[in-house]
Amino acid sequence: MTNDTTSRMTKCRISDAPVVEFIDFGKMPLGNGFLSEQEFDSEYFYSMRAGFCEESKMVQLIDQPAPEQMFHDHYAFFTSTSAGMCRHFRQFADDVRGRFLGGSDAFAVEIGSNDGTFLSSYAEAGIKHLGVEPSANVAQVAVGRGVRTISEFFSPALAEKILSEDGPANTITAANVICHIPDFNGVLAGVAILLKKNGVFIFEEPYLGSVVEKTSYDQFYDEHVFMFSAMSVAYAAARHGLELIEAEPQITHGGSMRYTLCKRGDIAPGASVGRQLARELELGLDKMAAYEKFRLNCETSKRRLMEVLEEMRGKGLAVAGYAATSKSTTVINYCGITRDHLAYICDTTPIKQGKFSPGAHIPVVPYEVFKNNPPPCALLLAWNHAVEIMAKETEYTRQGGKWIRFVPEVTLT
Ligand code: DWN
Repeated sequence: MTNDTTSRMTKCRISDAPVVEFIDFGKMPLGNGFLSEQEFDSEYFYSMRAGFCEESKMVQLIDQPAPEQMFHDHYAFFTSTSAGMCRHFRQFADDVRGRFLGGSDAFAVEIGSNDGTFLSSYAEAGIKHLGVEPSANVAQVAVGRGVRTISEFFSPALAEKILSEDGPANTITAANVICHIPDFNGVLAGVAILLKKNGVFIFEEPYLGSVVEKTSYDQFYDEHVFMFSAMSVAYAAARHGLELIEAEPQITHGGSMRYTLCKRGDIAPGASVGRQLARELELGLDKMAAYEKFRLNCETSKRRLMEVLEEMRGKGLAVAGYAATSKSTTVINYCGITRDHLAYICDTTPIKQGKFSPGAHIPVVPYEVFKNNPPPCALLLAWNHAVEIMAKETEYTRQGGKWIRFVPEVTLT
């Protein structure tokens, strides 16, 4: 069953220093590897372990499947599935536009532009832009929305090509993308090539500090090869003549950080950088001890979640998974959740419906199955969208539907 073609990592992905493993999640399928029954026998698994590099302060997956295995012409995630995220990206795009895209020759590039949610407002406003999105199916959606998009992986060679065809970029942005790219050095080298003087590279990603504080271990899955902090981003940037000038916490995806980099010396760092670095030292993110504690917290969370699910099973109460997120693949497989614990997982994304969850093979059904015949209990797999989902499900909750949550703690309410 295992088809592990990953390469083993014993050294840091951004320097040559060693990486020390702190958690082994076991054999894991692809986070977004929703599959049909015919594909069960050939399902891909790899060994999912995370490690810490004392020198670069980077937390990273030790093995990662090849990018082509994860991002392809049937990639299952579309940014626009969350109304809250659409609002967030609109604000992010407006903010970047107001601060950095004033000139008539302004040029905005986005790495991992997905279905064009972020760039669409620039397209509407006639701002020169380019989306770089390797997953052809989602890139096609962006093109259909009028967003200029190329379906390629961002690299120094591609940065040279864009530079020669379009000129330097005032802004390069990315959201929930850079932590997916194993060659972070290549991304930073490409950014250094493509960025205009006084231009900025702004990217936001799930934040290591939040993951550690909330024990949100499900942020680890094949696609998230790095779990960034201000410390590790500043270290990596410096190797490419870039500098971290802002680090601003975001509430999205359960706690993210927006990092702004520029060419060293172009723009003075703001107070947020010192503030975040100090906070990270307080959390001990520079020391292995924080990650050893994190592992113990993961084990406790796993044990408690399984106790609650076993209790439900013992009482004969059906539990449905709410939202077939990529993250849910980690929770389900790490904890050992099976079809005996979850009757199904409901999800609004058509491409996932009618398929089965990676590894545990729990049926993924349209959201309407949950809506039309609500089960007594739901496991909130998209806990990062809790505010949006609770607002949508007031009727379910009012009628006595129960919610199992596992971040930041396991609760049944
Ligand atoms: O980094 C990544 C993040 C940003 O998005 C990617 N690697 C993949 C993806 O991760 P995820 O799948 O864990 O993302 P979300 O946004 O937590 O979950 C999206 C899924 O949840 C979609 O399949 C749609 C579903 N969903 C739903 O069924 N009902 C979402 C909401 C808000 C809902 O109400």
